[in-house]
Amino acid sequence: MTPRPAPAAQPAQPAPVPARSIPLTVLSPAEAAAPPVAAAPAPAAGCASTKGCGASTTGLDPAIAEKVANHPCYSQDAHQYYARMHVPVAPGCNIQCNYCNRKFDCANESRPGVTSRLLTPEQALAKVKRVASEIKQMSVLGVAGPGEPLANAGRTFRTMELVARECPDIRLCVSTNGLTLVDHVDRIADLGIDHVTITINMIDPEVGERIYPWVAFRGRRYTGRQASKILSERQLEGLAALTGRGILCKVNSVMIPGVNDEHLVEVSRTVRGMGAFLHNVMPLVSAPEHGTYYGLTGQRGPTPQELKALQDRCEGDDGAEMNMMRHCRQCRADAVGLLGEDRGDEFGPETYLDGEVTYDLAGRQEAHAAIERWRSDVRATREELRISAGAAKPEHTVLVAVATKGGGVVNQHFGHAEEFWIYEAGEKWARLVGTRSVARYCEGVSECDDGEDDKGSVLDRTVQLLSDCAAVLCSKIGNGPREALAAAGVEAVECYDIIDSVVATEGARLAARGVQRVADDAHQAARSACRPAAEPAGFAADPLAGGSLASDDLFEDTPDGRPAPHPRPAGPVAAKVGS
Ligand code: CLF
Ligand code: SF4
Repeated sequence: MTPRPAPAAQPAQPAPVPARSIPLTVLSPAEAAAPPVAAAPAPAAGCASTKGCGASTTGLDPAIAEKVANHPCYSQDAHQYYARMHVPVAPGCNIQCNYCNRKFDCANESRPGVTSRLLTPEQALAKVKRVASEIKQMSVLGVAGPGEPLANAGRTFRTMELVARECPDIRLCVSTNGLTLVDHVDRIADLGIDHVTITINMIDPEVGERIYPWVAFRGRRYTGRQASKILSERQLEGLAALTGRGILCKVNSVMIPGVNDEHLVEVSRTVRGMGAFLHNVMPLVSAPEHGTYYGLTGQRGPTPQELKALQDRCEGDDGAEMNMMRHCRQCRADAVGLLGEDRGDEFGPETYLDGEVTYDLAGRQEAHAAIERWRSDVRATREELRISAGAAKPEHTVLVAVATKGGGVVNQHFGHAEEFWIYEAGEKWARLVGTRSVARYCEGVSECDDGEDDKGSVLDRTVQLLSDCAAVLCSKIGNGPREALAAAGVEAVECYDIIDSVVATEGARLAARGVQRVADDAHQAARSACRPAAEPAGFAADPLAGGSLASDDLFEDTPDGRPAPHPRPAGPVAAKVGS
């Protein structure tokens, strides 16, 4: 058990972010700390990004902008406000992936480890109506397992048909391995399913044969390279057919280090050329207890840093220049709620199978309208501050972790967070580049410091996971976690503000400070290298050389003139300045 850091004296509180940047609709921390209220078809949303995460509708064809505006997976901005639900109606599969154990959900869309209760289409409809009436910001219904939706086409399409008829404001979404996709394009279009995800892990069968042991196609089972060749050809054919019909397509890829990681930029380039809207590179989830081939043979998944580097390559000028999704949570096939939360337990069969459920369309429309008013305020603030997430990335950036319950606001205690949103940030620039799950550190209402020894190991793991970040932004943090983060070179900043605004402000401050320290270190090193063995008399009087004015003292003040709240070691800060 790693001991927790000794409690320290309460440090000075960080300067608050100016309250003027909080829109009037953000009335109090308590209100925004509540789950975001609900939803409606949205106008153009998002920041000024020109690509990435589906985060912006700026510059998009209006028809596409309308489709992504309230889809939590296709729009990073929308995922802060809108929820999705999956109904597990599809049990069987027609291929085998080496990262899948059929006892669990389809790993193409879900992390393995939990089974789903299978529903009939009629049961699924009842559940959708119940959930949609309770969680009004639920805007999308997806079928994503527990097997392959199109290997269970009758059940999948019957479900979609029922929901389209009775819940007209819900968007329909399907996730498929693509093997039989091309056979179902007309049905998908007729049903108004306007979002389809295809999992494409390779376009080279040589890579594919290390991922797929077999494929069942037209009554025959294929193995080896031939299996992957058939799968790949069918996937690309399906993608082309869908995009030709104007159906929005996202491609998911599982990043498997040493197997397809080097290949995925080419996949990204190919699917972009065929009209895919978004590429979601997800990390392999692999552990022996999952009983998968990869789990049992020790195939590791990527680190968060490796994942981000690959996503950056796919997005970059020298890569595929593809829109990348960075906020995927690898949901279960029966997931309910905002991405990153699972409210499935609240909707057991007793809540939707006993008696008729009335669909509250008017209540949903009202709630969606409220969300859009809120989003409009947030957008106005972002525009007023000229914060971008687009191509004009500043030269120097840092990673900043955020604790949030959604609603576009930093509004969660450090100790209550079960995930952190990771932003890359710099001068007037902020972009979500990933999310990282952690164990909740504090079960109490407000105190993050009190607790048993096992909190220490939870905290250690969280600190380790965030150690490449320059700061953590949260609504509150105790002394213990603050000191542990500081020891790892991560500054804790308490604030309550619109995420993009505070991330950009703090990111600019920390990047500038890191750059200054790098320059200072280089200056010191150069002087040391040039310094003669015997210093000339009077050298120590030079304030830059003698240590009487240390670099921390010189550069502690931030660009906006307020003091940085906590001194920190120069090394890690400097190392965290990106480019
Ligand atoms: Fe579900 Fe998938 Fe539709 Fe979203 S999930 S079927 S596109 S509604 Fe989203 Fe979940 Fe990631 Fe999937 S976060 S696993 S990308
Ligand atoms: Fe498993 Fe999904 Fe692959 Fe089928 S497509 S083997 S259900 S991960």
